[in-house]
Amino acid sequence: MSRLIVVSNRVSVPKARGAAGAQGGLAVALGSALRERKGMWFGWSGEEVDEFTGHLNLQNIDGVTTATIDLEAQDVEEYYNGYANRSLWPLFHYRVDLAEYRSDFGKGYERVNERFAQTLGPLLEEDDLIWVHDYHLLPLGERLRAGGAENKIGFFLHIPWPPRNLLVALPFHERLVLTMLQYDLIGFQDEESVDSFLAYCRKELGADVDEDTGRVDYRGRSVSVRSFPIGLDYEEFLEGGKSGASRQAEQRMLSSSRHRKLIIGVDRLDYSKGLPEKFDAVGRYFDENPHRVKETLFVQVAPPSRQDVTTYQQIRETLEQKAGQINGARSEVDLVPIRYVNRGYPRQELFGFYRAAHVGLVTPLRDGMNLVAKEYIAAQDEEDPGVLVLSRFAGAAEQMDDALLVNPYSMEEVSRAIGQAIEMPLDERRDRWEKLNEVVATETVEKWRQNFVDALAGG
Ligand code: ADQ
Repeated sequence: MSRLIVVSNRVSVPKARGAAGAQGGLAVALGSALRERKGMWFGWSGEEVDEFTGHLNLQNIDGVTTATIDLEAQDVEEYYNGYANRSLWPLFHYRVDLAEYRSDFGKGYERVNERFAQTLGPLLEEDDLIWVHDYHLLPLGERLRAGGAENKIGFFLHIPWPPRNLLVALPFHERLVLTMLQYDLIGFQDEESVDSFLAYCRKELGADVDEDTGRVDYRGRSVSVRSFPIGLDYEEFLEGGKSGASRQAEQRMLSSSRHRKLIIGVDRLDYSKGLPEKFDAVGRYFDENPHRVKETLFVQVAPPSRQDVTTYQQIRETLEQKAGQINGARSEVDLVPIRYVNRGYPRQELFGFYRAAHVGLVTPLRDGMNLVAKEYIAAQDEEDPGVLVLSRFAGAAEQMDDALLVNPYSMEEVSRAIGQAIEMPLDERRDRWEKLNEVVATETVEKWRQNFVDALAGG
């Protein structure tokens, strides 16, 4: 069996299943694939050095080799904070207004991709399968090919691929997409992204595109383009839900909400997650249902992220203001309708919070998939499940149309859906939950990585 080489911006050292420590499903799934195939995980260490040396930090943890490199401060500023998070992230989440294009960002991005390729290239063996992840490394496959790699190379994008009309706002968009045609397999989260990518290739590049099979032929190269919706490590997540930490978190939430109907939101603090719009919709629900204020509690958990980028600092202030305004107008000495918590929690505790909540409110303005929606469903009590209100603009909506799907830009619609969720009869809640849980339990992260690796190996 050929080795699997996973490449991503950051490397999350995978522990064996069940080992202590907060591990995302992705790290666990990739970890088990790497263990099986005696593979290696390559990426940036997260450390900054004065001068790039290409020195490899090699570790072997539970049969998985991780190889990381340190980057220069300028690399981090231009490649990571710059091109990845200030140019590509906003544009790919349809925020053309927030995207910044600077030539130093673009140069830094190309330089770091080249540095990745130059350090990784010599480690490759002839029949290694290479799996590159996410928007930080779009051109890596092409850089590896330029260094002589003839391996099968696949790429998976965790965020949405934007429509052609938006992508063309990116300077040198053509050059970027052309580098991607050096992959053998390109995976997206949903069909919408696949369609957008194929339309771009056909209309902007004049490539030969077969919409039915997702094959793109261009100047002698042939690339397969498909959707591979990511899922949860379902068993592991449920197992965590049986822990003391999880039970205590649920009890804490239930007793502190004192029989009020709990609405929960859990999102990284990011403008793509639609948090100000969500707060406005909750405020509107309270305005339209004043008698419900005393019976309802909205808890939003949102840990800060990417604080080196200004737009991320601004959103934090906006939310503090909004939460203050909504609470200021409606609080009593013993009652505060919104609790806004600016920190993350271990997954086991999140499980308890989800389970205590009558409504899961997941309303990103755009999202590649959104695993919180799936975690909320997985955590419910099958006898008395809560209701998921989900943005139609999350990749998850393609698979989860038994949720109450909403347009997150419409306060009216979200407010109405909150009301419908809170009042939904038990039969309907069970019926919807069963269908949703079926999807979440079967379309797991294990299946996702297996499908991708099989397609790469066999294609
Ligand atoms: P993210 O944008 O980070 O990921 P998401 O999928 O919602 O978005 O969350 C990933 C994980 O972070 C979840 O397991 C969640 O529990 C955790 N998380 C979120 N908020 C948290 C909090 N307050 N405390 C602790 N943990 C929290 C990107 C894409 C997504 C895509 C994933 C995976 O943007 O669209 O689903 O990658 O491909």
